[in-house]
Amino acid sequence: MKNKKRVFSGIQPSGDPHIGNYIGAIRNWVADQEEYDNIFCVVDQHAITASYDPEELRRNVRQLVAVYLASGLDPSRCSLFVQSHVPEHTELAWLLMCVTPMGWLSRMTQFKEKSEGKQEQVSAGLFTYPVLMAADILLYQADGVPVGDDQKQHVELARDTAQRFNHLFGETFTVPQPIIRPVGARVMGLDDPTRKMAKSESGQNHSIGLLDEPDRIRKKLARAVTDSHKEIVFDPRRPGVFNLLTIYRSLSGQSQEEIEAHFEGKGYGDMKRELADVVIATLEPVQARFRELTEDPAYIDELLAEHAARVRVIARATMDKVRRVMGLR
Ligand code: ATP
Ligand code: LTN
Repeated sequence: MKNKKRVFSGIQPSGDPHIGNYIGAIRNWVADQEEYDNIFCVVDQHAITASYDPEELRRNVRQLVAVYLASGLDPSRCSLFVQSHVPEHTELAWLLMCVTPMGWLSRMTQFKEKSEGKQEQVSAGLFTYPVLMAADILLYQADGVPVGDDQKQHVELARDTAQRFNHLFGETFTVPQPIIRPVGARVMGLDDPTRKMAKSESGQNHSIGLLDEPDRIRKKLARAVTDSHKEIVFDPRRPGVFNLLTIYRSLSGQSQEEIEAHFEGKGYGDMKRELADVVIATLEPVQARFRELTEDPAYIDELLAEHAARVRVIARATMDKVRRVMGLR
């Protein structure tokens, strides 16, 4: 089928993937894979912008590819590859850096948060990271970028960059749109529901890993921060309960009204137990498939090599054009 819109997205192999990554990103990629021409990447060069261990990075890359597949991304309908296997990403990033104003990057809230109090020490890569992300997207002329809410500003920067480039050098890039679901686009930490659930947060009870054992999931949810109220309703002013109910809503597919009616008269303990059931039932098939995939590392290696070669054809065509219009050839 031709004429499908193309989507591109990626996750950093910076730690164990969690249900925020699943609800905000992966699950939506899976749900829409028939509708789009799909390219999904493990963005390893983004994961080196903060301090890291090379051996762990290698492991995390393979783990994340297996999670993509185990979650239901179908390699016959999606290209799945690792960013550093296609060297055009960093080449385009440099060229785009030369057309991106410093002011745009200075306004990125993620950089401000991650560099808070240590501006002198963080890497220049952390600052220019959104340009590499713009390169990822523009290299493939993607129409849409399905992400969680925290990435909206970065996708908008990619849009602005494409427009600026096209204005300076002539029509070269497709201008991409963020694709963000209204529910579950920002899953919050279980230990602190005012902070986004993130791989890089270290707290024991912060996140639910996609590969966490059922027992662990129950324990973490039992300890999740709530409040001293009683009613189980969707009230954003009560962030703990709101977050747990949002996870329930995203994974059960039930409506807000159905959920509130269901929990009427019940306590937080019941709600947390039922939420654990839903989370465990969602993750069980993903984990089973993950275990199968890790038994055959050669399969993943071959798939990655084949898909990188396939997407590289698109990347090369874009770079030919970019070099030409920029006077580099
Ligand atoms: P890190 O802590 O290393 O920044 P992260 O857990 O925030 O990692 P990313 O690799 O930055 O995850 O994000 C991958 C995808 O998952 C993005 O589309 C992002 O928007 C989405 N995502 C990440 N965290 C959440 C969350 N808490 N809720 C919803 N979506 C999320
Ligand atoms: N910055 C993103 C990961 C990312 C990405 C991309 C997402 C890197 N390149 C291109 C979508 C499209 C993040 O989630 N931290």
